[in-house]
Amino acid sequence: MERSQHNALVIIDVQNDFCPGGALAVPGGDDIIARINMMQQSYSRIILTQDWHPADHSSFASSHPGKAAYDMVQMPYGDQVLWPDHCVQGSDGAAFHGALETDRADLILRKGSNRQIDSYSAFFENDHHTATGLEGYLRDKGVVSLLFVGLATDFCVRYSAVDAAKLGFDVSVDLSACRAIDLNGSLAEALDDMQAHDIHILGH
Ligand code: VGL
Ligand code: ZN
Repeated sequence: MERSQHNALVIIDVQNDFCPGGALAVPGGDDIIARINMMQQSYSRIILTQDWHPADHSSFASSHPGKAAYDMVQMPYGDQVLWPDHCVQGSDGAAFHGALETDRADLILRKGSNRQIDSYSAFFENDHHTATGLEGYLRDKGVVSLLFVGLATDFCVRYSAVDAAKLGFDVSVDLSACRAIDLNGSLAEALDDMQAHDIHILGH
């Protein structure tokens, strides 16, 4: 069933900086890689995303004098958590984790390159308006059903899955192949938000 061209596996941000030892390490971030590699064997359409920021990105605390990592600020597009510098374009931290199988991916989508706007979702930047092009790609390929896995459950996985559901795709998230940052209740909020958008939550 998964092998159908109508289904795609979307693997979010399995990059060195989100794994133990990285700049924005997600607890257990590398524990999910073997499972994700196994899941890839049952999909014929696989998309990898990569958080890909310029060195002076506005989501970095270092770009806001007087602010610290994990502080919240107001951006023209709404609330923004300030992060440690991470996934800088071309850096080792931005590379996919070495254990992740990447050879079978059809598309590698990079996001967060616009200095002014963060992009948690693989579909829209955080202004919820500027498209990444992923929707068009999936529609052109006839994909209707998406399974999301990867990092982090409560940020990039959450916003990608919710945007996909809003766009009318049939969406599942497999929590056994995701790990969360869990900042001030963000994991519970993410699970509520995904459920409210009729996303199938698997693997918990
Ligand atoms: C992410 C925070 C900042 C993610 C990316 O991949 O979930 N989180 N940039
Ligand atoms: Zn980022």
